[in-house]
Amino acid sequence: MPCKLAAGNWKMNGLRADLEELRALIAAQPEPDCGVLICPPATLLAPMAAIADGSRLLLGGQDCHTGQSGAHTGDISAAMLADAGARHVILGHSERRADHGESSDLVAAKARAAHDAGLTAIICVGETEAERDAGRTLDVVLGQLRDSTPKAATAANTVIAYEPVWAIGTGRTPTLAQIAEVHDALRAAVPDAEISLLYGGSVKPGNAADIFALANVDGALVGGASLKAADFSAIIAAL
Ligand code: G2H
Repeated sequence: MPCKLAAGNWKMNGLRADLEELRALIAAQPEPDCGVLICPPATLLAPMAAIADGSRLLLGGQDCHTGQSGAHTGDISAAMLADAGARHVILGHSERRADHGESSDLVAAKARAAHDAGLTAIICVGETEAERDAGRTLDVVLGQLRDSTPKAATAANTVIAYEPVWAIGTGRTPTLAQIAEVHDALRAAVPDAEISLLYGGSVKPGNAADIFALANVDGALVGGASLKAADFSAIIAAL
């Protein structure tokens, strides 16, 4: 299995004053044994790249367009993210699926664009609470995986993040058995068995070690707890 990955998703948070948190994170983790990634809002990518220069910290975007350039006001391409210093891009987060009506087919097209630009696509999948209550978790998650992931995806260009929608930003987390059930099913279904599988949804310093200990969990996609260097450093230490 590849090195574990702690990926911070800053979502629509972060002003230049918050770059101090990145400096503190780098200072706290001079030589992480595993991968550490921050996905800030696009406005902070270039200044973060300048700060992270010479460190092992990786940077990523939170979304990209399917095209590389053109008349798409307000959008950002994978090539632009790469040009600003990104190595990864989060795609198909449930907040984008819900807020912007993104379908799995669109997510797959974005993933192909990311691959063409040399970015690793972090493709998010996850069930709603209603879908879990209806016993449809594996159907939903595996269906999203199938339809959102390019057939040619490999461990070199793709990461899958399982994020149950009902656990995102709520402080509620699935049981370890529930996480293991979904991750075991994802491992059996990914087009390349070496693809890293992240768990996301209310990961915190207090629950990270138990989640990372699961056999098919290769790291985490962390939202709120990635905004403060102290919290994210504690999660990285649990990898
Ligand atoms: C899930 C996660 C990061 P949080 O969206 O992608 O956010 O850790 O705040 O639940």
